Amino acid sequence: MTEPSDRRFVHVELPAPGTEGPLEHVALVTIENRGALNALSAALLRQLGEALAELDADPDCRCIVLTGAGERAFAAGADIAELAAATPASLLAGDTFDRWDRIGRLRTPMIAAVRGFALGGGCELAMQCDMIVAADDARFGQPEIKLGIIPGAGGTQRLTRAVGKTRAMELILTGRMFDAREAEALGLVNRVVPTADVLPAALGLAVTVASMPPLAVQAAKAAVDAAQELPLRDGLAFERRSFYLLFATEDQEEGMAAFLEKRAPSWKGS
Ligand code: CO8
Repeated sequence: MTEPSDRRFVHVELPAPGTEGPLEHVALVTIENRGALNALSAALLRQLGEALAELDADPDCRCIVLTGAGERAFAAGADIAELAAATPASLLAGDTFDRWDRIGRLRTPMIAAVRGFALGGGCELAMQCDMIVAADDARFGQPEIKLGIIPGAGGTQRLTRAVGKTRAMELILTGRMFDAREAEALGLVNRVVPTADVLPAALGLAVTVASMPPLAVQAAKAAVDAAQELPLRDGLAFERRSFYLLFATEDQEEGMAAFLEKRAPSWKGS
């Protein structure tokens, strides 16, 4: 079914530039696909990619919180009605996966606030984020096997890196859902909070990250991400170069001066 071109699947709330207040420098991005548990249609993913790219380019945005509208789901996966019509050629010709990969390359840290279902592409979207705050009703899973496919947006790789081979193997080969407590025990999520607190908890974490010197935050995120991909020797070299480079920033001078002068630092982002 073709969607009306003006239908909005992604809502962005970003404090106006210069705003001082509790959510300074934090953007809240909400995905919404009513009636389909926020399923990730191509149109939704296109809008999400565009919104996140715009925020990533905005120096006023220093941390992003990503959540799903409503109480039932973060996202229940790719839109199966759409996916059912896919062919190898349409998947090859489409740009959905390129857009998806770009989400994984954002410089701005992103925190998932997960309520309800985070399944298939929804679980993979949460894993694209740098941290995950889960409500106690959150339910994760990679159920693609039950549809005759496998995870295609990073699930076999990111879940394995997050929880280890044997556990990922069980979850992906059986497609079973697992709840927030199990996700916490597996090390997939940072913390589990009562459902009503999930957004405030994620926003609170984001505010703390956004209050740190932005260039150091970006460098730290890139270095931790490098640990997922590089051999130790290369990862250590990557870290070392970024460490040296930060000594070229005004915020390094400011951070150390503020410590020695026993005052709060004032970050410039330069
Ligand atoms: N796609 C489309 N519609 C969906 C989806 C979905 N993934 N999930 C739920 N819906 C719809 C249902 O069809 C239903 O619509 P309607 O009311 O019109 O019948 C509505 O949402 C409510 O769902 P249910 O009635 O099924 O609600 P239940 O509480 O009974 O069940 C479940 C909830 C268990 C979440 C169930 O809906 C379910 O199993 N959903 C599918 C989960 C799934 O298999 N996800 C994986 C999809 S494949 C995938 O994600 C591959 C990713 C590839 C990469 C894409 C990014 C690049």
